[in-house]
This record gives sequence, structure tokens and C-alpha cells, in this order.
Amino acid sequence: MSQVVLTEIHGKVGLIRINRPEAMNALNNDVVDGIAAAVDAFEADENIGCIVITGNEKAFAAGADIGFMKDFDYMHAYKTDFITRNWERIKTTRKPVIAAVAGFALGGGCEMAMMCDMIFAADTAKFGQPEIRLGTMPGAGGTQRLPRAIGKAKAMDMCLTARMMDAAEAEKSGLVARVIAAEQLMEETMKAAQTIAGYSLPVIMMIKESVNRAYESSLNEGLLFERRVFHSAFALEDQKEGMAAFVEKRKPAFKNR
Ligand code: DAK
Repeated sequence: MSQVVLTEIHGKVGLIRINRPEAMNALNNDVVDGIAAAVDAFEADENIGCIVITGNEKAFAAGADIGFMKDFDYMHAYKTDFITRNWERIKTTRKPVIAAVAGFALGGGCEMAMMCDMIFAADTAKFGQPEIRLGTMPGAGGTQRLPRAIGKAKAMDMCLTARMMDAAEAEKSGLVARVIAAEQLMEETMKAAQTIAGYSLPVIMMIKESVNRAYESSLNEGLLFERRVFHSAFALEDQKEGMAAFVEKRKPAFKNR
């Protein structure tokens, strides 16, 4: 049996590739456990400063595996903590995660992309929450993260009509950070990821934590959180190095401390 999740390390970037091409990368427990294990390994590796998750040129992931869950009943979903148990590992890592999306990101695939810190989309990308067509609804953040990303009107439109959004509309609406020609998606994404990973790891984590705070708090609380974290950055050797390097007109050598 081929491995449904592949991992590679490129310099300071950990790459996770969903590998079920015969099923449009539909997400089942093996895939999601594999992703969680890969995130665990990259989180523990001090050399890794950024994680990229991707699929193939046809699909990031066309959703949860419909065959896998079609006979679930309420008690099974509740007792096994379906989704929550392992799907949200991407959300809890302290290192930045970029979703590189080509082709379909539907249902749980769109939700998984939205759990990442940002989405880079190929010009072939198509996003959607088509669960309503299956007689169910989004269950891994589609009704919550989508309105925060693109606003209520478009989120309602996508979740209630099941229409897909192309890459251009997704960028205009704020769902994706960049749209990139499909042939260059991985090169551009990896370049951005290496740029991030080249900075000081504790600062990378502080920035991620602070931006995410904007979603969990009032503006004043968020600003206070940011100010305190900013103050604490003066305790870093990397802050001394970064500012000294600027003044001395040389490249900084960060030590992740
Ligand atoms: N699951 C399983 N297999 C899938 C799949 C999926 N989501 N999507 C595609 N496949 C399989 C197809 O069955 C087909 O397999 P074979 O027939 O070749 O064996 C193969 O991938 C190629 O697909 P197509 O032949 O359909 O390819 P097309 O290019 O014609 O169409 C498509 C591509 C992506 C538009 C189409 O396959 C499609 O509409 N797929 C389903 C998309 C979808 O409905 N996604 C949402 C799934 S529901 C929950 C929380 C969350 C969720 C559920 C519960 N709880 C808290 C309880 C999440 C739910 C979802 O994500």
C-alpha cells in the first residue's frame, strides 16, 4: 500500500504531501493521522522553521472521505471525537503552516487549508463547502473560519449553495494570501517558507501567536498581548544580533534564542 502522507525536509522547511491521488486526496483517518504525525515530528525538530502542506495538481483534498464516513452514526462520531481528535493538529502547532493549494479544496479539504496560517493558491485552485449537497454540513470550521476570512455574505453563499470559488475570487475575498501560476506553486511557496524559516524561530512563533490573538480577543486585549510579547522580544539574543547586524551593515546570524 502506498503511503497516504509523504514528508520531505528542504533546508529549514518541512513539507507534507497528501498522497491519495486515486480519491482526490479525500481525507480519512490514515491521512489525518499521518498529517498529525508529520506535524509532531516537524514541531519537535529545532531546525524546522516553517511547514508547508500540499496535495497534487488536481486536488489539495476533495473533502472528508465520503465512503469512510457514510455509515457513521451520531454515537460513533461523538464517542470517537470525529474531526477534533486528530484533524486540528495543524491548528495547534506553534510553527507557521502554509497550505499550497492546487485544484480542489472542498469540504474538509477547504477547512484543513483554513486551519493553516495562510493559503497560497495555484491559479487552478477551487474552494468550496459542498457538504449541503450530501445532506450534511461543514463540521471542521467551514461555518466559522470562512465568515472570518471572506465575510458573512460570501460564506453563506458558499455553504448554502455549494458553489465553488476560484483562485482569483478567493484572493479578492481574502481567503488566500497569494495566487501563483500552477507550474510555479511549489517553488514560490517553498521560497516564501524558506524566507520565514530563515528568521529567528522564537520571533516567528511570537508573531504567529500574536496575529492569531486578533481572532480570540477584543482589539484592546489583542494590542496589550502584542505589546507584552514585543517587550519580551528584547530578551532575545536574536534581537541583539538582528539590530547589531543592521547597524553594522551585515547579515544577521540568528541562533533561535
Ligand atoms: N471522498 C471519497 N472519494 C472521493 C471524494 C471524497 N470526498 N472526492 C472524490 N473522490 C473520488 C471519486 O469517488 C472518484 O473515485 P473513483 O470513482 O475513481 O473510484 C475519484 O475520487 C475521482 O473523482 P471524480 O471522478 O468525481 O473526479 P471529477 O474530476 O469528475 O470531480 C470533484 C472531482 C472533486 C468535483 C468530485 O469528485 C466531488 O464532487 N467530490 C466530492 C466533493 C465533496 O462533496 N466534498 C465534501 C465531502 S464532505 C463532520 C465534519 C466534517 C465533515 C464531515 C463530518 N462531523 C463533525 C461529523 C466533512 C465533510 C466533507 O468534507
